[in-house]
Amino acid sequence: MVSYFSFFYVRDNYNLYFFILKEMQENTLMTTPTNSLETVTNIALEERTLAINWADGHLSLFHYIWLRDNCPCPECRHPNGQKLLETISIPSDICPSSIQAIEDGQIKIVWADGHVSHFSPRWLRTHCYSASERAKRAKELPSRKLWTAELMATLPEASYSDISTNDSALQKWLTMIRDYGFALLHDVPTTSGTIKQVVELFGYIRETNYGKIFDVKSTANPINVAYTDLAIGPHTDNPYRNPVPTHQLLHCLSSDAAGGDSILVDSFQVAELLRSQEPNQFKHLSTQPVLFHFHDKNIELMADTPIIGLDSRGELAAVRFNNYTIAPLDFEADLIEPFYEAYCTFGRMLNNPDFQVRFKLKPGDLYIVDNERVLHARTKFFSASNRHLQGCYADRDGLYSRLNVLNSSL
Ligand code: NM2
Ligand code: OGA
Ligand code: ZN
Ligand code: ZN
Repeated sequence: MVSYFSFFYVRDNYNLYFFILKEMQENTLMTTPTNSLETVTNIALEERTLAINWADGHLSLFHYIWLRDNCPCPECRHPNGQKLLETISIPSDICPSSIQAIEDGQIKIVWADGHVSHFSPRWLRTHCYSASERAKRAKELPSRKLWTAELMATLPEASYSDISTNDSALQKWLTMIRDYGFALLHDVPTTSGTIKQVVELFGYIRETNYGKIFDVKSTANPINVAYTDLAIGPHTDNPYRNPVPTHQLLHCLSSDAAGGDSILVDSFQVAELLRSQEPNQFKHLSTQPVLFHFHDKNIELMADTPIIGLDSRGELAAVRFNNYTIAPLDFEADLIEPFYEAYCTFGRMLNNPDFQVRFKLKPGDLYIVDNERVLHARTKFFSASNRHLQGCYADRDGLYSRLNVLNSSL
């Protein structure tokens, strides 16, 4: 039952007058008290903010410019959810002329120019940007799980027949990729091109100069060391490209001889250790841009970037490590030796089996890595063997979107 109440505030020259009608009772300002997080007990107009007290004791302050900018009315927001209101049109000193709670539990704000906004308490509470609410939301965010060789005991893996027929199995597999930065997939049909069907479960192939799908096997006159039978140390693919493809998949079509084992390493785990053990070396790798370079007959790709990319909070964001395509260092002479020291410390750690998981792809196996976090490597094999992988690139946007949709629908 919605009980009738109303209250009315008038703002006049920054002096606030509160006219609270008799019907209104304390603690029941907002009707249908579904829970204390959504029940408003008091509203006050401060100089720059609307202050809302909630039944659980929390106080929210919403700046008037923020409230006006987020007006949900059809004039300000298209039914598709996109904002129509031009933020630059809002006067910086905007303030309400009155606030009113109406029957349906919405908070009604009448602005000085006469525009009217209605906000639901629930929406306001879920968007409250107080320090404590933001900290609470940050805690609920998925957290990446850094790993070492111990993960060998419980490799993140799934079966193609499950994830292609069952959304909750797909959701679990995509969650593993997000949290561990990689996952295996078994029982993928070994028909050429099936990797495309795998990508279509969650996103889009990123086509590059290597094609939509590329064949990784030992060939004559290889344009890339990947197309030889040589061992390849831990690396991320395509650091010479900007933007870097953020996922890589490799699918084993055939492999009947010894060798060609796969090795993966969590560069974020290693980088955090480097940060705590050798902060100075970490600094070189996270601040000094280096050039990566790849060329072929008709291709000339280059990009410069620090090996360890940090976000604006100093958190690890992207590692690019590829000793096959790093260009000759070209920076201040005094920095050359300290840089090599840092590069080799990091490189030795990445090659330490204590940090690596290792397995051999069988025909029908596939792995996907987050190509800005988990480095991949392979051991030597014999070109006479029939080892044949198919690979492709994809990007995080598609995968995370698919996961978000699954998370909100399952
Ligand atoms: N291939 C497999 O990034 C690299 O150059 C590694 C990439 C040739 C597409 C190999
Ligand atoms: C690659 C690569 C590893 C392998 O193609 O980028 O690193 O196991 N291949 O062949
Ligand atoms: Zn509006
Ligand atoms: Zn590679």
